[in-house]
Order: sequence, then structure tokens, then C-alpha cells
Amino acid sequence: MKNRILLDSATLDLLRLQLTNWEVTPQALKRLYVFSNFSEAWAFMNRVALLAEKHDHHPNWSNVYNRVEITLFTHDRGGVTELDAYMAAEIERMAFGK
Ligand code: H2B
Repeated sequence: MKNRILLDSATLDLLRLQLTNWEVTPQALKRLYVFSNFSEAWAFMNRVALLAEKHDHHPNWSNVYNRVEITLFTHDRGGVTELDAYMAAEIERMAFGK
């Protein structure tokens, strides 16, 4: 299990290089995905939902038609942990069908 210790600022800097399309702050990792239609967005959300359940770690998110906005943080730590970084990387893979 990935650990739920808050990431320090040096690690957040490295994460910024890796998650180029994400907004990375100590509080949260945030990204907007835009798909071609609702069906694609919903299929993506289904994959993310299974990942969230597997790790008992759930995104704050919203969907409007083809858009899915995802905010990741560890609620019981009040910020970004290694588990959030792992989830963001997995979600990126899912968004692009890998
Ligand atoms: N998801 C996120 N993002 N942060 C949490 O702290 C969290 C969670 N806690 N999913 C989990 C559920 C916790 O409430 C249960 C009891 O394990």
C-alpha cells in the first residue's frame, strides 16, 4: 500500500515535472479531462471508480457532459500524499487507454 504521508516540497517539485497537465499544490492535485462525448467521459469515470475502490482512496470530481474535473488529496491528512501521486499517474494512463 502506498503511504499516506504528506509529500514535502522537493517531492512536489519532482511531481510537477511528471504530471505536466496537472495543477500540483501541497493541498491537491487537479486536472480537467475533456473527452469527445459523454460516453467516453463516463467510461473513463468507471475505470477511475474501480481504481478508487481498490485503494480505498476516492477523488473529488465533477462531470459535465464530456468534461471530468478531478481533484485528488488525502482527506484525513489534509493534503497530497504518495497515494495521490500514484492515483494521478494511474488516472493519466486510463485517460489515454493504456
Ligand atoms: N479518499 C481520500 N481521497 N482521502 C481519504 O482520506 C479517504 C478516501 N479516506 N477514501 C477513506 C476513504 C476512509 O474514509 C475510509 C474509512 O478508509
